[in-house]
Amino acid sequence: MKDFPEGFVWGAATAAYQVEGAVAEDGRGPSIWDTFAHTPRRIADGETGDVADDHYHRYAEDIRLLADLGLTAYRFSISWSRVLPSGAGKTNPAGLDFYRRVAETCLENGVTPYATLYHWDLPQPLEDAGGWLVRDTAERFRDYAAITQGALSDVVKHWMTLNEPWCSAFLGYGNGEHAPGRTEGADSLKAVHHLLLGHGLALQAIRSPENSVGIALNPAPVYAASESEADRDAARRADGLRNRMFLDPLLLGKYPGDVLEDTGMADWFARYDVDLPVISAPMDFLGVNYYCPQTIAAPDGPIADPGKASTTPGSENLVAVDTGLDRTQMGWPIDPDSLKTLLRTINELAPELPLYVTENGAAYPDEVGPDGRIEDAERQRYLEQHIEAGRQAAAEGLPLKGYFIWTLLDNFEWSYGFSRRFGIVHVDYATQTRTVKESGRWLKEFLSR
Ligand code: IFM
Repeated sequence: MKDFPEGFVWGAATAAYQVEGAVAEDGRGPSIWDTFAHTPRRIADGETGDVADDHYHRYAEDIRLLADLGLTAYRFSISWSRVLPSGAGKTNPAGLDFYRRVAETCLENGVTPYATLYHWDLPQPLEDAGGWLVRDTAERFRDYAAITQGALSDVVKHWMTLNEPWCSAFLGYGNGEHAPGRTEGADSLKAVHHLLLGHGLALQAIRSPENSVGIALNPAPVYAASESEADRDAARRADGLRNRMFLDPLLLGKYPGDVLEDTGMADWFARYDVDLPVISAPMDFLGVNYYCPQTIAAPDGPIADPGKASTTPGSENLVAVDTGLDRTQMGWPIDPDSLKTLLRTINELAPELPLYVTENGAAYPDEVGPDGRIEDAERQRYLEQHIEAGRQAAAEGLPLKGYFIWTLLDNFEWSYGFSRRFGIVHVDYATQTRTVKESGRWLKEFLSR
């Protein structure tokens, strides 16, 4: 790995509800994803994460597999409902024990654990009390973060507070594609604020000289479909909601005024300016989950349609344009250069802040060949191209410190159920057999160079 900076971190990521299964075991309480997945017509083919990859029982085998691929970091998420089955109040020692075993198994295998405290699975009782639309949830998140980090501080030194709060806010409370499946229009911006406040409060509670704490966002470069004023304004709106609504408060200590105006939320946010110093307190790194950019055009008619469920409140009718790039099975255009663009943009906002690619990967409709091999040349190409973009970013001086593949194992891809496979390891869900795909074999060879 001599082309990458000394100490560059190579890892793979997973998330609790996507891999663990064992949803009713050892005192775990229900989360919003249990409720949502068991609601008819929410998930493709009616699938749920009840069993998923059975990682709860097979974590040791999975961590050994990760280590055998030459990876030396495992980014997993902790289920709040295992630690605090009701979201607050009584701690469940068995839940904490599970994550201790995961972290210890990592360490025994030469793998550094990176724990994410929240990957979208809010305890259901907290959603019943208002979810991320209410401030109390941010305070409960701080308590959970403090308990969890306190219990695992000897084995986990790298922490992420939230994963992709954009998804929690705008898929969870905007268009309703994700749990809890609510469509609250501009009120979904309240969820943004409470998520970011939860991040800031947790950061305050757990950051110390002995550990490093950051957040994983999913920003995306947004390009205007043309130079026309209308398209540039459409791109500004999309960029505001996707990127600036998160990066500005975290890195600059302010919300983007144009977004608050477009959404009619300026008065509500003005009341909470007092939270901005907490939200923007220094962190140790920023995680960037990168998959693809967006190219945006203005609609022919009005841009706003308050009645429409959407991830872009106040700008519901933005048009995503196909620029002719190849796409993955998710329909996401493949553009590795945009990863560099994104890292440069973030670096300009926070020049000293270490950056990690905390997720990057691709879904393709893999098939097991007659010889048992999974030939996934497109995924391999996707990974090669994006790793090369990361190498170039580091070579030009950007403080990129590591790269985590999404994902180790095929798993429960949220509203798509098991119909999308992102893993470098194939999972046969009927038998739970793991088979390293050709992309995984390539990665092992690449990491050994
Ligand atoms: O599977 C998800 C993951 O949970 C969060 N980031 C994007 C991945 C692919 O959709």
